[in-house]
Amino acid sequence: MRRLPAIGEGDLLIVTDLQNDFCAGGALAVPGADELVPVINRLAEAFAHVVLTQDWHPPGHLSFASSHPGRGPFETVQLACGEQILWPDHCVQNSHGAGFHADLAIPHAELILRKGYRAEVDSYSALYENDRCTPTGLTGYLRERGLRRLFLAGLATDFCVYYTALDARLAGFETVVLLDACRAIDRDGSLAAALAAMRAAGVEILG
Ligand code: VGL
Ligand code: ZN
Repeated sequence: MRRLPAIGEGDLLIVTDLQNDFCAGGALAVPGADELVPVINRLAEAFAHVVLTQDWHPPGHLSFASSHPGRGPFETVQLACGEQILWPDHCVQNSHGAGFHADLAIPHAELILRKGYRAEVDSYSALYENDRCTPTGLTGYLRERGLRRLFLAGLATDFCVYYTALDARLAGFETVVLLDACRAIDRDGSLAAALAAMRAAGVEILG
């Protein structure tokens, strides 16, 4: 990381969704995901506090295109809680694809936060589900632990990292996205839009 500031006790690294289904050969492979693993392993050594998130969907999750007859992956549908991009089946609970990349090595990670486990609601953000009103509990965890500045790495820059960053700002956390330690899905300009929205929300983007 080119310009990582001094890291202290109030700082947390959130490693987002470094799971087999988002890596090479996975159901929703993000370009360049595998090369992140050594980068993030090394990065994590600088942090006393690390949280891992794990996308963790039940079979038949509403975000899966296969749950919408006649629809295909990457189409958009209107759900009760807003627009939903339909994804290939991915990160199904207890499947190999839902497991962390075999080379991810962060033994001091303090918490593994699973998300997206409600069949009817997707959850990109680590703080709130996509209905925007169901908390995951992470905000309370961070406040109780005195963690005030969040550094974000992982997958995908323009979905889960992006939503986590915006929610973190809304909750009042200083938020830094470590861009070299993230990779994007980048469909229909989603990466550029996410970067612009994060900057507008006061998220610091470090290359
Ligand atoms: C993600 C799409 C669906 C992500 C998770 O980790 O960014 N993207 N589920
Ligand atoms: Zn998902």
